[in-house]
Amino acid sequence: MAATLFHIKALCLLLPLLFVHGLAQINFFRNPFSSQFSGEGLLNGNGQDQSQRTNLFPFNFPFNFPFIGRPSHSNDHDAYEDREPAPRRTPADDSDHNPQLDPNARPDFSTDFKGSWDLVSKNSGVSGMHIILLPNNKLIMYDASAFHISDIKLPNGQCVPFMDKRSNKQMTDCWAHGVEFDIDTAKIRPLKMVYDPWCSSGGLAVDGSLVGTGGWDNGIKTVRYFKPCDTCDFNEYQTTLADPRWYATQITLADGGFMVVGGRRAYTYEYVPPPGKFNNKNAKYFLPLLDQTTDLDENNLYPFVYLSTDGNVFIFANNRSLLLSPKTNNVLRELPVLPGGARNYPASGMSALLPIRLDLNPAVPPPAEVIICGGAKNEAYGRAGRGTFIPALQDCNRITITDPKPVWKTETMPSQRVIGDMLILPTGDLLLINGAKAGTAAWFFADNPNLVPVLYRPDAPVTQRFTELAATDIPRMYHSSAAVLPDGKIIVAGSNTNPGYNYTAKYPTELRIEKFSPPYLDPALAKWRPELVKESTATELSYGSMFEIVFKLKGLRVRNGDIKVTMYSPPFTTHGYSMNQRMLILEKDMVVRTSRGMYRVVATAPPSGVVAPPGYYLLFVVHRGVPSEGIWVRIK
Ligand SMILES: [Cu+2]
Repeated sequence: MAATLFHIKALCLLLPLLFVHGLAQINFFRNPFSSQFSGEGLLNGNGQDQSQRTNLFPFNFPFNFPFIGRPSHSNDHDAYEDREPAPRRTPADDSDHNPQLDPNARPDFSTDFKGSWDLVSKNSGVSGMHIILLPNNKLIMYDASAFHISDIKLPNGQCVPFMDKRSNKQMTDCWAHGVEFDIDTAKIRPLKMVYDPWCSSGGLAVDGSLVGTGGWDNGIKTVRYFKPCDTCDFNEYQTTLADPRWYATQITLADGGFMVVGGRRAYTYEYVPPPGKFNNKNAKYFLPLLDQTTDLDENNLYPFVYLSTDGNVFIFANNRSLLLSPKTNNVLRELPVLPGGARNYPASGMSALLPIRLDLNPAVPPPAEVIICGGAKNEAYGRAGRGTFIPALQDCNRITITDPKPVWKTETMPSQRVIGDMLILPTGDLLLINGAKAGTAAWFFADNPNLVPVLYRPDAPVTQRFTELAATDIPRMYHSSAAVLPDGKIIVAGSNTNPGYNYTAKYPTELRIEKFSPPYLDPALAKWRPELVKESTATELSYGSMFEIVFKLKGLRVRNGDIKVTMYSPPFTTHGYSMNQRMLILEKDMVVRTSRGMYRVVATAPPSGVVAPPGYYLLFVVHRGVPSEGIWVRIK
């Protein structure tokens, strides 16, 4: 028996998830763990003449007080009637409706606007496989050095030497595999990465730097740092981690430090040491969950990990989850199994920690609720390998992880989705975007792109939570990404389901960058959009302290219940999962009108690093569903 289990495990370990099933005839990889990748067979295997392709793959790789202040008069030049728009949200008459809604809040402004798309760059140089927004409003994106190709060269004739394992020859790679993307001008600056970040993990450090972990090949134990500055480049420490971390998850802890969880063949987690220090081989903790949830096709990589509001860490892999104490490194308890299929790579579903409500009941700790949507049947990867793309999962599931007896509550999305992205909007609503309706993650393993983003309102009555939005015409398949920008738009990047860069494939390597404007950016709602006054708003916050926010909002009587203050930590997004994504809805005092069109509100900063790890956040004021532009604040 043990021997058989060993063999089953050994087999699953050897399945690289890249192209095992039925793709043997496309003999373009040998053993992924010995780095013997070759692109040659792929191109030939597709029956195309490599020499005639413009595609580039040259080497081998592998929330009612009336407002205070002057009442609004009809002779105010800028006053217009405080019209009551048709309620978009119905009263809380639904048994499953979240009871935490502010009873004094008026409904969000109604809009029929389904959003709009803008192409903001035709060429990002590097396909946005991994992206993160830094506090200097630059987006860092990178894919893989394994490809030895991109569409932008390193500056100043720099090249990185590498050993081509197939030819056993020393070669040079002069392509950049990372770029800094200016979200306002779309200008790109090439970045140099020596150690391969392919399918890696990351997060934003307390000082606003990017800290990336793991990757592949020579980058599999690497920790890389990038400071937000116009001339900075990566600072890499190649062999920092105790275990190889390919397809691992990195999360921020209450002290601002990082934990890295899982990865291929790594049934452990570890804590990221300070820059320049190294974890010895024992500086890791075995996590049986990761071992036990490894399907034949894995389905448990890039586990969904969240720092809960009680200080424990929630780890979800495949269809099971647990709570772990990062203080004692003990597993506290396991949560109920989530039925219906697999949720993690390559059955990549979407997940988020729902907004943490600090605005209603200053209960300590506030409840924490996780949502997991979509994914694939356990067998979907294998079936995709045999050329059958079976429909992705269509359910959404919520669980309150701080509940001593938590249960999953299931809903149905308007469409199936796998390899999609789930972002928390400045309003606290969620956006489901990118991905496919069939298949799984991994090269060539998905079809039927899901071009229609979906808005999910977690606090709305069950029957009114999902809204389908305006479709894009660019498929965003495997290795695509999305991020919330300070102006409330969503930047959408990447999609590369090809080994290397291939511009003629059915789903080509995508270098185009789009911005999606969610419904709250309806031009008809612009007059109701608050504007934060940065100079009069506190940006350095201390835990639990009150701070002042000043905003402009012309010509409208604002009631206390109309305003919500939110704080968002920008995630590191890759493979359909936004690590460290966290939204806080702050407790606030009365909204005071200080002069015509000017308001002041005093909010209370989150109570602790457990609720809100230290570092940078985007602060928004939300007026009945219409968010201001965000400003960067820092809490410690
Ligand atoms: Cu990948």
